[in-house]
Amino acid sequence: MSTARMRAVRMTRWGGPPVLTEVARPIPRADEVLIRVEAAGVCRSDLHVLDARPGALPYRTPFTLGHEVAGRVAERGPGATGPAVGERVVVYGPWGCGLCSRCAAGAENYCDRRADLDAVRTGTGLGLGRDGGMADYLLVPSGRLLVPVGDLPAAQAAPLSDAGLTAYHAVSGIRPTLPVEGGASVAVIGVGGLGHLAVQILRATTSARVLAVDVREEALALADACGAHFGTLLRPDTAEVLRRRADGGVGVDAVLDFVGSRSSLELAVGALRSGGELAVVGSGGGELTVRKPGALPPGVRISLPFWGTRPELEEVVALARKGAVRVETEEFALSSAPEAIDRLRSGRTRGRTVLVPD
Ligand code: FEH
Ligand code: ZN
Ligand code: ZN
Repeated sequence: MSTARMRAVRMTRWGGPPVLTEVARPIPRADEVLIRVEAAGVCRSDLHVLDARPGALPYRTPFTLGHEVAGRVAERGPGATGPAVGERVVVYGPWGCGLCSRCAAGAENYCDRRADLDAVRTGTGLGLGRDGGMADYLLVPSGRLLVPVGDLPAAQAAPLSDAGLTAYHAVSGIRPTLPVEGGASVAVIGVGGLGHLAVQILRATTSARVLAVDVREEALALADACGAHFGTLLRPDTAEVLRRRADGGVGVDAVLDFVGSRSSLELAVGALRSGGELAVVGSGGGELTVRKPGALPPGVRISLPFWGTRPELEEVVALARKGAVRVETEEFALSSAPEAIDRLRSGRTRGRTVLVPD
């Protein structure tokens, strides 16, 4: 066991506050890789974990939070593969079994053995039942989970592993829907930590007109800066406004809903054209009734994308490295992590909240 110590922001008990404490710095064995953390993003899912009732999540406390991490390879176990010591990397977060056909394809976000992993409480991934990266160091089970980032600043790289990857996966899912002859329109509902990246990814990888909706003027300003063609505050007639903004006024081809509330889902359904696609990314807990006959436009496809694949993480990192994607961030020192988490909770943050070691 290592005698060296390190700081970590930990989930010590269900329903308790995040605690900044000291733990033993891990030593990598076998295939494991030790990362010197240079940036760790804070996600709304961290709030869901902190607020979860005992037994609601298949995780065992205590564990270190933080599932959006970038850093430098500090040490490798004797059997480790992948990036060498000293290389700067971002960590692919959904840690699957590594053996099923989904994991073999790099889609550990859809690991077929997730239930088995949950049963033995090994968690969804780093910071989600396994020790995460809101710490000075992070132990990663395998080099397969690391993507090199070159000279991309850590505070830009870390959010790509969760906010960026989730937005990229959602866009990848609806991209086949978009008419190849062009003229497509995509609505982005919620231009926050994920939505502002989706606007940039849509502009970088499709020819679609991007229509942004939010309840805050500053979010629409961010959408505009990210390349949205149109932005509107949420109003009672917003669905009709979006329909008219689409070519021919027939409705939008796809909606990316980063809110997932009852009102955002109703807005999405009201704006979609027949045969359109709705990706529900936000965990707002809203419900839609899927029934025939029913209120949904004919031919509509609905998806519930979760995080993303490792190849997609490589693709979104490549977009960022060529300047096509830039993360709006607000940085906090690791030592002020509890304050940063409170600010996210109260909605007093702009873009993605990122902790950096102080
Ligand atoms: C992680 C774990 C569980 C639910 C949702 C999430 C997302 O933050 C991952 O992008
Ligand atoms: Zn997350
Ligand atoms: Zn698997």
